Amino acid sequence: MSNVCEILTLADLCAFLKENNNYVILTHVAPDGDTLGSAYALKYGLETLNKRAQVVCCDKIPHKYNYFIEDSNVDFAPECVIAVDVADIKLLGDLHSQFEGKIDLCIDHHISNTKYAKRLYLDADASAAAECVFEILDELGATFDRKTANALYTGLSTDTGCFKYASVTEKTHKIAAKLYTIGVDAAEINRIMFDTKSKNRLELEKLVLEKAEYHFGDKCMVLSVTSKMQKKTGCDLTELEGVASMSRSVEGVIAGVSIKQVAKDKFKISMRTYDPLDASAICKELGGGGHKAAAGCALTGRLSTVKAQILAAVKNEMERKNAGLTTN
Ligand SMILES: [Mn+2]
Repeated sequence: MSNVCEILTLADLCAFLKENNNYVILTHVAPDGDTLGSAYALKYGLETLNKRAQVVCCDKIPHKYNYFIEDSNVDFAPECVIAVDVADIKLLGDLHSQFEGKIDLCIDHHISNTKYAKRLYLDADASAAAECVFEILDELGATFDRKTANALYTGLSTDTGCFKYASVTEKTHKIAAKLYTIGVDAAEINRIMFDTKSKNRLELEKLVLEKAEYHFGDKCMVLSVTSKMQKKTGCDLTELEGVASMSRSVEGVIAGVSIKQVAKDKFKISMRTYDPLDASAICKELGGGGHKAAAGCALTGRLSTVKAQILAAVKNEMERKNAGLTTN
């Protein structure tokens, strides 16, 4: 695509949002708390400014997010298309071809954003797209109700592992603090997002850990989720979020990889890294992208081939960063 992407300041963006009226807001494929929380908060906020907006996602929204989802007033013809937390147009999944070249605005926090939209508001220092959406709505003078606060808190907390990751800043906490003044149900959201898992998911984790592999002097952990494991435990793709993060709790691991089988010979890879490694550099080598500590990509082929490709990319990054690579 050779269309030019205009980079917007917060003021430009707010002027644009004031000018237009009927919005369709797109989330990424396999929607997570940030893309959904940001999209719905933006919808609710714009509605308080007498705009109309509807959220569209190519995948089924996991029911655990129901507490902030309300799809009322969606019966209108959209004029303006916004993508939130979508770093690459390919991440629109089945909506990709329908919206190719038609995204009027992208609001994002991924440094790897491919500038596919006509306009881009990018804050790569934001820990979550929800941080950007809060600032935008605040600047626009939108009214925040409890539902909006819950949506934004979900985005902030899920993209930061409940405010634990290196991406969290003073600003992240200040925004969270403002959400408390609006009456956010933080404790309940934390329980749903971080302390609750289905029995199926627990069974799946057991199978995944049994097959865990360690490489490069135990600095790299690989967790594979095969279709067989998904079938055996009854876990569908929406229940596989956060498998890569399981590696974070293992002492000495600086590269955690999850390989999820999505179809025969089709895999979705999530990468979590600690200093000095850069997950986005590893995934870029494999055709994907993301952040320094968390990134992803999609690969095709047999599981063993895919795994070998990933390990080669991890090895390259370890060598680049001189991360004490030992042969294993
Ligand atoms: Mn995000």
